[in-house]
Amino acid sequence: MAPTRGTDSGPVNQLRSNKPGNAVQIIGRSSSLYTRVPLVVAHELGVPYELAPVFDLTTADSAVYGNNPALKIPSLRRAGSVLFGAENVCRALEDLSESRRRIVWPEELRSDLSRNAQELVWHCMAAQVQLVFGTIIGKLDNIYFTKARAGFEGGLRWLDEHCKLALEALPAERDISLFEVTLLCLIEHLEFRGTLPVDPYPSLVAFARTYATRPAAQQTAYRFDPPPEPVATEAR
Ligand SMILES: N[C@@H](CCC(=O)N[C@@H](CS)C(=O)NCC(=O)O)C(=O)O
Repeated sequence: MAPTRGTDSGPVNQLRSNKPGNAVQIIGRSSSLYTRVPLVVAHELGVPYELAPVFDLTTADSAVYGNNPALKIPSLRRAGSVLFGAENVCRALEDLSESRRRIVWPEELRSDLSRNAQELVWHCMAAQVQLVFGTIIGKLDNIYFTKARAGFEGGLRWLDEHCKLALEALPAERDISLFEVTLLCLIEHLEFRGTLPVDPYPSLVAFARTYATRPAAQQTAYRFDPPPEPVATEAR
């Protein structure tokens, strides 16, 4: 379903009723790896939300990040409160949801292999942000990023070798799992930003290609939010 313009700050997803005031606000970006995780979950659960885009990630003004003192996205604003971080936002969306869809959370992963897999997805997500912010935005290249890239590639190699088993180990009675959603968002972000080639990781690519066919994935495909229109000034 095509997003419509929000009241003041961005697109509104209209999965359920879209009465004014009904949608929560997700502060983030359509191009952001961590933001996409709760966006996918919101679509899967049918929770209406309004995206409040953060256009400039270089600013150090916490107000721009919904008053997150860590200067990070995403956050969730609802009922006068702000909640920081992708996983927190996903859990709050489940609380808000009227759907009975079953989400598998990380605490349900029982084996070392499953727990390692989730840990390495989180690690690779953080490494991706480090590389995008440091090397693409900051135009830096030094031992800090060389080591980050090596650990990132090591994590991806491990995930490529073990993702089949990690996916098989997920409880069969589920609609989604945070593991699958975070893995999809990670692999597609590599391709979107071009930080590392994905060809060396055929199992991860195969998973992402399949998971990307879900409507919730297609409705949240990465893109850069169009900057706000400049306010027209009257000629004197
Ligand atoms: N711990 C946070 C990490 C979020 C994060 O790193 N977000 C990235 C965008 S995908 C960000 O805010 N980058 C800006 C920066 O690192 O300064 C979470 O789980 O949501």
